[in-house]
Amino acid sequence: MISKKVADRINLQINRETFSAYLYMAMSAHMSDDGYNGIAKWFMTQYHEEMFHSMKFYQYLVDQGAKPVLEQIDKPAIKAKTIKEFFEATLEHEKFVTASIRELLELAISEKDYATENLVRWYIDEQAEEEKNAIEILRNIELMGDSKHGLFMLNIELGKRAVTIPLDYTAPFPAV
Ligand code: OFO
Repeated sequence: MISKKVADRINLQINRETFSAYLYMAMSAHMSDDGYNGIAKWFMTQYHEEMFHSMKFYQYLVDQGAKPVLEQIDKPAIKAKTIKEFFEATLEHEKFVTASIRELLELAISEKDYATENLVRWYIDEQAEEEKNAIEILRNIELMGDSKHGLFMLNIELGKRAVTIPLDYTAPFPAV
């Protein structure tokens, strides 16, 4: 059984992960609208990853006998115009989520909630991966410069990204 304090903080994280999904779905819509179907697919895959992150916390609360509480999801505010700016915004957002996950880990440790601590450590690794992905894409964009061919290839490459998490979010969660 987890404390109300920890459950409340996990509920906040559910909101943030679901907002992340909504944000990346909005970015995917922008990319589709601009004709970059591959990049749109990358962002839509990210949407599924974020919903998985959200549901993993959700299921944890249910398993612990605590109630998931769903709050309002903010409207995504997208200021990015160029492809580079979209991935810079992605990296910035992931840094925010990393800080939020670290805060949750610190709470679990201070509350001596070792089960939650174990769960959140999975997210610590996941956040390192999320930031790495955005950094790698930004490096490639940097190398590409103003090359139209580079952009054409980036669109193809990012379109190869496939969903690796269970689309049935209610299924038992395998390690990913
Ligand atoms: Fe859930 O990792 Fe991105 O936000």
